[in-house]
Amino acid sequence: MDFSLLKKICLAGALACGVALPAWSEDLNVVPRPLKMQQTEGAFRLTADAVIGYDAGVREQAEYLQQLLQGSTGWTLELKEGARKADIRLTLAPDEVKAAEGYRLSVTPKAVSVVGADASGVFYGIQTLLQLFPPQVYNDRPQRGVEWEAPCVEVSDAPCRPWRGMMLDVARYFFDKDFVKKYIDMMAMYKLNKLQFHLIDDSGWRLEIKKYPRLTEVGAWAGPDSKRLGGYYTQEDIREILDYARVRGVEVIPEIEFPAHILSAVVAYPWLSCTGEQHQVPRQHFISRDLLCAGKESSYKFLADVLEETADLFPSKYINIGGDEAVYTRWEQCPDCQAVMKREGLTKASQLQGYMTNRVLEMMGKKDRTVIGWEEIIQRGKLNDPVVALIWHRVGDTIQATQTGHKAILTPATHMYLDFPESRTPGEVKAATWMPPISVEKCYSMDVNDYSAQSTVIGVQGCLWSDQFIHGEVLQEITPLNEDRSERYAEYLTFPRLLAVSEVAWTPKARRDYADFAQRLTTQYARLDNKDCSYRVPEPRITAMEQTEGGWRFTLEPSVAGADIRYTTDGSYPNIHSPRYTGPVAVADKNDFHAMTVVTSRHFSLPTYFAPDYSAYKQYGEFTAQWKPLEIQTKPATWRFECTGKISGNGTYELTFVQTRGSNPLVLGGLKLLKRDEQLATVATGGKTAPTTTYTFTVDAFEAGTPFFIEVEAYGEGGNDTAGLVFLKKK
Ligand code: TNX
Repeated sequence: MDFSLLKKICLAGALACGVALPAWSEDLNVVPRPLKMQQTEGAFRLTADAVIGYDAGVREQAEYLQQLLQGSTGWTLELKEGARKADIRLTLAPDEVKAAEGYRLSVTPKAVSVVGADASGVFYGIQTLLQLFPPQVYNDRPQRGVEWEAPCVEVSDAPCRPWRGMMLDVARYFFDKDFVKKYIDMMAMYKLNKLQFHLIDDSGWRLEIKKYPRLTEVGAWAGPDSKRLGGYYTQEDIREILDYARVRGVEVIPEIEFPAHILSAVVAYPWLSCTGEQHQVPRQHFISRDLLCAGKESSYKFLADVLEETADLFPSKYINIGGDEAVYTRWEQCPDCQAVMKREGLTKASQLQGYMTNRVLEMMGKKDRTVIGWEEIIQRGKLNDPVVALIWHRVGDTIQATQTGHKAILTPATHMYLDFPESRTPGEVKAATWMPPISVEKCYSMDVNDYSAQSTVIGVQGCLWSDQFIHGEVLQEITPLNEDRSERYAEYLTFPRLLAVSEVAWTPKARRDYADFAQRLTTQYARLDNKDCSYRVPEPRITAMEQTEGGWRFTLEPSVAGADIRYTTDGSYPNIHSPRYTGPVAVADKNDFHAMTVVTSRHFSLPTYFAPDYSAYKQYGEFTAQWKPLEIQTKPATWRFECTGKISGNGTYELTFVQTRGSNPLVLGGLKLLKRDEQLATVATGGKTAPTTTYTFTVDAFEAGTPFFIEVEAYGEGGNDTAGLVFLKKK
């Protein structure tokens, strides 16, 4: 269906009847949804002789627009500085548009005017304009047969929050500078303005530091020489990334992690740790216990040097110092650290982190930079200067930031961690599992609240960690994408959820509505396609599921505008050649119905899926594993299953085996809980499923991102005819 045609017909009808024009924002499909948007009559048509007039202060943005339009239209539009009369006019007018990063966009049949409060405002006006053109406008190759028309509108818009961020983890997996630029470009398209550049972690140091060449000569690489993996950015690469980001209104904030997550530096310079031991750069998810030693002056000299070079390179007024997930055993055992604790009157090793942060605050204060870090930085003793804390556990902790004079950014793992998959549907990519999946809707439902009377929450941030696809080693092929490059993996995880992050950050709550967003989202995929940006294709939307005499009747809607829906009714999974959906489908058993979205023959969704219903077993906790007759032996054997995600923190857990079928009970013996290979808990004696048996154990060394497994001795007593389910509950 040609929506623009439909709109024109409706518009003509409305005019003919003398009815007031409706506010068209829903149909114009702009993401993030602007503050005020009104469609007016007619359309602006771009032609090869159009002139872009601009104010001197937004020359870079004018050039950006010229280049982008050149890609898709093939025309090189003339740029004229100062030209008042131009087909597209870019004006800087802080007196007219008051809100920072705000803009006014006026599209009439004759001309386009973008008036911005600042260069970012003008850039965002351009972005809204681009979303009004056909999606091919984003293509970087000339598109034939497209009429470059944009409907006439009046838009008045500004962001609701100053911090609209994404974090990209380039430390666990090295994304090259072209990918980073693409990521920035995609962020900017959706009006996100802060990139937290996670440059340092246990598994890689990615930033060239001239004073410490081994950081990148050694710390940027994992594995043996011939097959080593990794990489880093030279300072020249960084400048190129920064130039690219500046035009697009994206501030790049370097993150230099300490005291934990810094093993890559310790490998390069073992004297940085408490023990001086030589380690290796790890090749899989790993949180090292080796911290930057807090007791030796050489550590502070190292930080001062590294942060000085970093601050000289990055113009951002923020420096991120990481600070998450330190385990303090090394500091507890280190005589140098103990001496500093004594000197400073500290009672717990963890307070050394506060001491270290204060020393860095002093260094950064001299450079006029504000320090940001993960929430832990405000939880390890009193800080001498205000900082900004990234709240990744409990959003309510912003109150603590407020009470202690700091500011906060909300990036809770429950809603904003894009390294979690979107669903539990079979075939979904392997991604982080230590929390439940995050659907687009869940991400969109993120409540940006200050949780206190005084506003200290400056915004929201999505995080793309890469520890689950580190160096491509555990990367599974994404069948619908037919490829396994980590870059595509990152895009699959980022899109479309980044659009939800964008709207949460930009649009005030009162104007946010998921149904409306989902509708606008259907038309955004074509834009991503033209950008050559991959994404997780959403399953078709089931709009009705009615019980009939003979079974069920399904009514579907496409969730990607223009894509096909293919379906099956015999329980098998559909493929791109299955029948095409054209109207409601009847099926006997609802579980026999599956449908999928097909964008192209190489890009399609997972099939719709109805998860088994375990609500009858709710009292036992979360479904974790199951057994079936064929898998059971009649002599004791070790049964191993994963329970990542169900172990969600330190505490006491109950694991229950429930027999659901058969007469030979399952006899269970000793049980072990493993964190990857490390044994965390054991229970010596077991029981028998008659019909249930429960184990209790305690976890005291939880680590986010690391897989957990259960190993238990089991056999069927007198036979193997049973089946059952295993549930895990945190007490
Ligand atoms: C926790 S969130 C981490 C990261 C992992 C992530 C995986 C945070 C500050 N630390 O080191 O990559 O979980 O989801």
